[in-house]
Amino acid sequence: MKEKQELVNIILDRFLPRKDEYPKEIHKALRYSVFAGGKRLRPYLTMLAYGFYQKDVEPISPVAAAIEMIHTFSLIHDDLPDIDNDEYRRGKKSCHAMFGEGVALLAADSLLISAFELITEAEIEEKYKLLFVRELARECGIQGLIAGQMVDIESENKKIDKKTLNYIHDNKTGRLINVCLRFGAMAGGAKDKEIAIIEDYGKKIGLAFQIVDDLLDIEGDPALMGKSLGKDEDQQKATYPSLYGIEESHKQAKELIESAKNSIRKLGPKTILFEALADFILHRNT
Ligand code: GRG
Repeated sequence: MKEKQELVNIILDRFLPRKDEYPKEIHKALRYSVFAGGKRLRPYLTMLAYGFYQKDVEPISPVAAAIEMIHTFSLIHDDLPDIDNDEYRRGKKSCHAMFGEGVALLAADSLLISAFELITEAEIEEKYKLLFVRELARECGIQGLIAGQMVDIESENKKIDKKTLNYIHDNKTGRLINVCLRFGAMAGGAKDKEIAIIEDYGKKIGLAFQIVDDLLDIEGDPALMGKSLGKDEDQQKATYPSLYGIEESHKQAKELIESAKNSIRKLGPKTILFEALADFILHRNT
């Protein structure tokens, strides 16, 4: 995992403007957030799926890094006062708390836009670049991530049903996780049947990831998490624990991870890294 994270860091460092480049403040802000110590889970997933089919993961690394840029963009926006209003992220002041809202907005916007440029620089077949740009726009757009976040905002202080909660989790978190795996598998040369297996695994780990996220907001260690906890309850957010209770949420996350591992084993005997990743998602403490 470390090697792959390092490769993503190198790509991002090379691609993003230097922090002393004019106009300095925006480059400083976006580098601040991109290199704030995220787990790099999403790029890891892309490389994991690609690496299942190809020895050298370098060709897909710009695509993996681009998805991390979009993820970082979404976190900067998520922390803004009018969305989740978080002063801390990854153990540091959040982007707007450090640089002001205007700069944070622009830094996030530039990460979102430049991510698409970075995809076009990957040394993979042209047809995949076009496909990835289109699919990523669709998955993150008004019928994907943004829609999930919108319903999340609308649901604050309201009693919502399980279907709505799953809609939020699937769109806000699950889809980007699944995109990472799908892009890696496709560019790596997976057959349609294999992509379907990987997507089934992705859907399950994606939901488990968000359930664990909900649980960490209640039971996590603030020092490890590097952000303020208990916010979901303060903001009356719709979460798994608020709808199902803590114990049942743990049970469901565990079942999803077991089921994800069973799904991915259909790819054959060499799925140990996928299985380890699924376990990591269940047991993570950050
Ligand atoms: C158009 C992409 C796009 C987004 C706009 C603001 C917004 C709409 C969406 C926010 C989505 C969001 C914050 C989802 C939560 C997902 C989640 C659990 C993030 C935490 O991911 P980790 O734990 O973070 O991988 P690190 O810090 O490790 O990178």
